[in-house]
Amino acid sequence: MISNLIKPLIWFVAGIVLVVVTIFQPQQLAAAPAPVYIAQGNEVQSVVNKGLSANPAQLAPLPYAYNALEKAIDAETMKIHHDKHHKAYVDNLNNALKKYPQLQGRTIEAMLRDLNNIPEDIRTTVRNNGGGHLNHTMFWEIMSPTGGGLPTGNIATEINKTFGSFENFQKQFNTAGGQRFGSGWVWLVRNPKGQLQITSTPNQDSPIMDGLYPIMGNDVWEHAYYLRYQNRRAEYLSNWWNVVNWNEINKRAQASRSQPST
Ligand code: MN3
Repeated sequence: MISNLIKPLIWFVAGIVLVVVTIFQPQQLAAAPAPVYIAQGNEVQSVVNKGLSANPAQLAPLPYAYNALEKAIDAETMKIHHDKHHKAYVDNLNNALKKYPQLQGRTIEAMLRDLNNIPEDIRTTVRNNGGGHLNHTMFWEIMSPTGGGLPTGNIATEINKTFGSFENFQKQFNTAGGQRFGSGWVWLVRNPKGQLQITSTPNQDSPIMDGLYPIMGNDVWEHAYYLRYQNRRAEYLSNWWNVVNWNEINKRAQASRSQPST
């Protein structure tokens, strides 16, 4: 008698469960919370006291003529590098962000420091092109037709203290740039302990992705030197010091001292 009642009861309960699952599962999926993108902590700043805008990202004109850096880089390379390569990074980034207007209010730095919270379908694009935009914006600023010579100001003192001498620093920087296999950058960064160090990144990765503040960096992609130097990257690295803008690098070094110690 009891077992006769249990069988239909089981079917009845199973039916209810099936109906509930069928009705509620799609709603639960639809109601999954939308990802929220919030900048974490203080932002590392690319330009003194100001992050680089992505609202939209903009290609600033070169702060000098294409042929102004002939001591190290020819005019044709400068023109293609700025007007084509850098422009492509800016355009690609803006195109990717069109789909996610909530991200456009964030700085490039904030996005690069928090890549895991960038939607997966544009994460690599943001990494490569946001990084490319940030790196090149710095690159044009830390070179000058009146640059070169020995470092000045506080960075000179810090370089001597950290590396023993400017010559040692140059040697280590050039070696790291020469050893970067394929495309990438060589950097002088400040680490979270406040110390200077030389690093290298592949592709367009920025040191800020590793919590390091980029004080100065040289682009060792072939597009940066191939027309004049062909395979002679070491010669490019060596000549590049003739256009290094120590005034701007001192400003960046100063800004890096107040970075969050995270
Ligand atoms: Mn480049």
